[in-house]
Amino acid sequence: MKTPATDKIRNVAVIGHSGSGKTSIVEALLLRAGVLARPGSVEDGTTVCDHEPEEAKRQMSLGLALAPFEWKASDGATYKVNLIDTPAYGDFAGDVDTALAVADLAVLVVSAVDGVEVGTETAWRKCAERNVPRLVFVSKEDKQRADFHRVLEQLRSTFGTGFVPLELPLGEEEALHGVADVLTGRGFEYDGDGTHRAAELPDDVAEEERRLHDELVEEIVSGDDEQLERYLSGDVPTATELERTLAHEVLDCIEFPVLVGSASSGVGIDRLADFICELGPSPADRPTKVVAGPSEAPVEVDVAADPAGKPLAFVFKTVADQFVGQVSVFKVLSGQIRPDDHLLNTATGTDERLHGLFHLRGKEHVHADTVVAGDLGAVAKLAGTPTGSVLAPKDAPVRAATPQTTMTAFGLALTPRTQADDDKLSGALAKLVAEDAGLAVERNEESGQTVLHGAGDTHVAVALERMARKFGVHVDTEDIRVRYRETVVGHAEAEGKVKKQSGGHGQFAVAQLRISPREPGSGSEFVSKVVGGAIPKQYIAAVEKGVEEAMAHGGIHGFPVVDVRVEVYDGKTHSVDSSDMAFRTAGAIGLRQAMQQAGSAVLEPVSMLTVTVPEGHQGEVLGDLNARRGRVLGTTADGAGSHEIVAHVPTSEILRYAVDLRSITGGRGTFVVTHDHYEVLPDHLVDRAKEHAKPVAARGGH
Ligand SMILES: Nc1nc2c(ncn2[C@@H]2O[C@H](COP(=O)(O)OP(=O)(O)OP(=O)(O)O)[C@@H](O)[C@H]2O)c(=O)[nH]1
Ligand SMILES: [Mg+2]
Repeated sequence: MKTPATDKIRNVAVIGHSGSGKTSIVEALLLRAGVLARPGSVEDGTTVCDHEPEEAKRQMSLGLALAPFEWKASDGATYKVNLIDTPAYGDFAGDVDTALAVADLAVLVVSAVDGVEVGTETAWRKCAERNVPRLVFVSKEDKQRADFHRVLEQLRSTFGTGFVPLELPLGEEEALHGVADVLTGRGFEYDGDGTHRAAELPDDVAEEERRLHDELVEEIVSGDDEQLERYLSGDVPTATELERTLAHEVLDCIEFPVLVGSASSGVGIDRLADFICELGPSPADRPTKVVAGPSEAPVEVDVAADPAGKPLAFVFKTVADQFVGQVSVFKVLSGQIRPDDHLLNTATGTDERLHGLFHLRGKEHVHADTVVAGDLGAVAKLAGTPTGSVLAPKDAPVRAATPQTTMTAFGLALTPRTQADDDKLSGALAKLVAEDAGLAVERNEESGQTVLHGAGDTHVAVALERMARKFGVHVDTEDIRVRYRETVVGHAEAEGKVKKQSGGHGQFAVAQLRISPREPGSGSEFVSKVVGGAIPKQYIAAVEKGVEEAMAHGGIHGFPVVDVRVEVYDGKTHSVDSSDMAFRTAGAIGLRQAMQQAGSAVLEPVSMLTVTVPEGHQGEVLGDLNARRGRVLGTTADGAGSHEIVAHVPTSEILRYAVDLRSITGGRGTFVVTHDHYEVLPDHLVDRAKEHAKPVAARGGH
């Protein structure tokens, strides 16, 4: 691929609801651009973007994919379009954020059959939050029950003003055969190969076109004072002038052009490419915010995509390639990146040499000589550059402005199937996490579990399938063990006694202990009240050690003991047979006996859960939280149609909340959860807790 000029680059995120047709549109554009000789299909798993076996198996996109192509637009210029196909399934939303962080335009795909759906709303909101310019493509116009006008109305009633239809379909459903251009009044008929020729507009379309044309012109000029003045004095701007004004309004996120077509029949696909090039912003129109200066006094600065500027690259994605290893995908924020450049990773301090450069197209590597400001490139085998880093010259060390946040709402514990799997597990997990910033690994020392966290059950399942395929590591999964605790409920005294004096060197130690409960959450304490050397000083420490070990090992129910005050107040020693070992054992025995007498209660972890749901879903969410023994602390409306519910809920009740909330709210709810405190577990649930948590003592060992 030739190195493009920055102002001729278009970075376009293709976003929308699940199955709205995004991947098929990307495929159709690649076909029309001549990159592909034959189109693949989502059903056969043969598209450029859904190239991973896990995607083919599910017939859906599970990660972002790049699809660059060159396009000679109707204005005569040649552009380089970098399409970024995104997954829509909620678990993979992180990749939509990633795509929008580097895109200068979003094409929001809305199915002409299904209209505005949950995923359309989510995608729109993400663009609005980031101020990403938008085009809407109404897809599947060839399908039964397609209705362009209904979708247009839905867009307006859901998102408000600014939707300007630039096209009208000629025919609808099976009869779809072309589009009318609202700006010029011309008609275009499509052939089977996706090329078009001029066509007469039927009377009804012509009439609607004229009406829409006038509305469109007024809408466009009203955003430009000079054109508005001319227009009001009777001077109608030319189509080219109007397009130029519209391009500014698209950049400012005031207008959102609406196009129509079909990936299957190719209708409108070439014109989509034209509009992307002619109305979409170039990287030069949208500077990137980075952070300069020392970390104590960071300064935000705008970097313009200037090819003559200092070379700066933002690594936004890492993929594990089976042949070349780790591939870092980057956007050049300014300057030019050349093979063998040395740059500094400003986050890790690693000096990186960029060997061969290439562009990714699906899984294919397309050689690149230079990657210029605004363009997307890739490089293999960087030494220490995680996703989200900026590579910069040593004399201009800037950092990324927004560190990526990880939302891990769901976790599963992993058990390697074989010793070989066990040996390779941590290495493989590290690679998975490097590839996907939305995953996190946690090693729980207490339960001995290795937990993989992700955004939802599908996210974790897909990650494990990838781990098996790419790294040959196979695991079984189980729920995360809840970390129950135990504490005493009353006061008690007990004697810990070790006496073994038959033959040879004996063992002797006696420790008298007193235990009592402490404030929940305040921790345990050990106090010595021994007087007169009944237990010599050096052995007091041994008693304490024994008590601590016994508490960690588990109380009556087998859970670690917390919030207990233990006092050693008397004891006995033998001048020959006493030892550290004997007093440790005495301490442990004493604690266990005292607990038996005092009685113990199981404590369960309680989480602080904050759920955000759209209006109308609060009732179901509250009812469900109630059934989970939750205690609602408050609900607030944000005034923009969302409700926030804050509740304390036992952690054991929300291990699969990511999955459950999705089904309760149809994917519209989100939540954040953090550990909050421990509470006494009701007696009737103790057996279930023991069964589920397999407490330390029950697992033997130690
Ligand atoms: N008739 C018709 N079917 C289409 C068209 N575009 C896509 N489809 C079908 O719709 C289904 C979903 O298409 P995809 O391209 O996978 O949609 P997507 O938005 O990428 O889906 P996710 O990545 O899973 O969100 C597939 O079965 C496609 O063959 C179209 O223009 N016309
Ligand atoms: Mg897709």
